[in-house]
Amino acid sequence: MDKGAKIYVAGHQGLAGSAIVRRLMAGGYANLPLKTHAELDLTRQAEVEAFLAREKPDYIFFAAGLVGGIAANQARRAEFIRQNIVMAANIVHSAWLAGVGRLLYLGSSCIYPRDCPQPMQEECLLTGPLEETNAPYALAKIAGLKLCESYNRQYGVEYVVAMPTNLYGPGDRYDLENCHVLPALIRKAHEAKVGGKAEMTVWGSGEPRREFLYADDLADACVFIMEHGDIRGGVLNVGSGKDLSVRELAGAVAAAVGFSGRLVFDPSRPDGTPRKLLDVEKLKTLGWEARTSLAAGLPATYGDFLAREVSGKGAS
Ligand code: GFB
Repeated sequence: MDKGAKIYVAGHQGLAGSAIVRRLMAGGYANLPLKTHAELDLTRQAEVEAFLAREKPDYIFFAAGLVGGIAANQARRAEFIRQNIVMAANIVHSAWLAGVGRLLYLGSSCIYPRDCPQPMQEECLLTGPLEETNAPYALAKIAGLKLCESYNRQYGVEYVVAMPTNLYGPGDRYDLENCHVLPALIRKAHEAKVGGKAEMTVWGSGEPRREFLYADDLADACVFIMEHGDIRGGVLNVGSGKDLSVRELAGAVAAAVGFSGRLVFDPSRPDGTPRKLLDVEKLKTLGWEARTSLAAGLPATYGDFLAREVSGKGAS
């Protein structure tokens, strides 16, 4: 990518999108026409089409979406499927109309079948039934991926799909009913510590295994993929290559936060997929690997939580 290239990051206020903007700016890319949700509603076709026709970006990073943890995915099924399908259709189609040749679409590891052999290879896509708790979101993401694939084949564009594993890092959301497990555990451990509590509650059995990728590592991978002109299409997993159980994660978060009480498991809450670990060999062979360990990423994320959610600096 030329340093002067015009690059549109859709969803730049989210966890992934904000990290992509940080990474682009650090890499000397400054021509970024950003729009907040209030300025541009990505679920409105006419608005998206007019915006992209006017700006004609050279590249698009598609990090927009309605996302959330297991409870939000279960409770807001209609919103998750509709908004994510509509955003994908609007952005991909308007990008093509505006002559955008290269776009990177963010998928999600939850779109692989629930009982996929581990670690999950890209070829596993659509080989079995989905996990029920997040099937609407997963289907919307699969539709987005298939849009990219179809536009590539019919129109000769290069719309690449990066498939990130569970993300965490600065700029995450911490509202307990909507957020993902890692930020939820940070809030719970912090509140238990400052409240002098003897225990904190962890949903489910603690047995499911998850892989976590620091958002800035994902951003680095996205820019790497976009800069690689020879990566023309298809799907690329982006993960850390390591997983751990929710029980182990809760222990690691408690240690990073400084909470030394007991972990209590709440079996009335769902476990979701038993295991989600991506096979990251394909991207490794191309020359990219995650750098940030959980041991380094957790304290940095807790620091961001303290700054934004506790001190209130920049809290949203
Ligand atoms: O991150 P999470 O909400 O979603 O939950 P998924 C992961 C696991 O952590 C589940 C357990 O087994 C939860 O039961 N868990 C333990 C908790 N304590 C908590 C807690 O306090 N809050 C939350 N949220 N979980 C999501 C998908 O699946 O992953 C999305 O629903 C998306 O579609 C996202 O793909 C990356 O990892 O199960």
